[in-house]
Amino acid sequence: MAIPKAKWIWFNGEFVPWDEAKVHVLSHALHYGSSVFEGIRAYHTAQGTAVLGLEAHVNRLFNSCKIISMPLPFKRREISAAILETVRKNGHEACYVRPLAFRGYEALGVNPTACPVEVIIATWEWGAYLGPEALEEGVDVGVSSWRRIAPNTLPAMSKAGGNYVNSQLVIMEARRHGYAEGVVLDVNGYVSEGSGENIFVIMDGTIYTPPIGNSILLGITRGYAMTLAAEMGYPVVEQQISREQLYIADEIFFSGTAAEITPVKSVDGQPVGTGVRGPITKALQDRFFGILKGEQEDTYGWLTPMNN
Ligand code: PPE
Repeated sequence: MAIPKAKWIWFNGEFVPWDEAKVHVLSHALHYGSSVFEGIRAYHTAQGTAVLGLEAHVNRLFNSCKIISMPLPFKRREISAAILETVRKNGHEACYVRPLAFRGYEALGVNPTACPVEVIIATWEWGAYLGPEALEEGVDVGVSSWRRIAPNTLPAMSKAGGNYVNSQLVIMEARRHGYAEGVVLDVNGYVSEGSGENIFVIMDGTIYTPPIGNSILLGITRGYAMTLAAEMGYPVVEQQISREQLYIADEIFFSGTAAEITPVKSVDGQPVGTGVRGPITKALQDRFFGILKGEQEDTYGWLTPMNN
């Protein structure tokens, strides 16, 4: 699906019209994957438009850059302000926000240090990531034949463009096999995550999710799901998960900014539990979306309203 165009893209501190936000073909990032990005959502709440997890996402952007030694030419508060300004200027009620930092055009050759670091912020309206029915009905997934990037090869904790070649292989294989998404195992064969989501596995009322050591991206939605689960009294355990646990789990769900909280209804053709969205997943979704619609109290201060 083509991205629905918005009016403006923030480009190195200035707003340029969507169709004019261009780079040179010899930009370093195009050749070597030297970029870092974020994905943020703004929601239409009862109190107006509000950005979810602004500070957490901006902090992760800076951490991702630090990990790959890509110094950003802006301060955190400048990026945060620019995100709010881009959402406002494009007049969205709700949208997805894509900040991207990349090594631009100057020198070529693997060493990026001579290339300028450029930053853009784009916004567009993006519906349910894994399809319109996915949030209620759940999705069919398959375990990927690709492994997640191994420790000390590429830095999984950095949301770096180059890492997403691995994710692309995973999602393309999954779609070829008729699945909505792939589940990737880490280099040791333990469950890591989806191509663009973290994963949770529920067994006997306990909620398990892989720890950082299993090569995951430290998802911000993952943190929200853990907080809400604890609030609702479910034990939450960060622990290595074996492949076969996926086949005998009562419930499985994905978390991510784009995917939000999406139930998984089958793995490798085996139904998860009874093959429909489970009760704990639904309870977490209800609380999560209740906050994001402004219908329930934003107890943890996750939302930044635009109208103040
Ligand atoms: N793991 C990966 C590999 C990942 O890309 C994401 C986000 C997550 C976990 C969940 O992280 P968080 O959004 O902080 O809860 N994936 C982003 C990109 C999706 C895309 O197709 O592009 C997203 O959800 O915005």
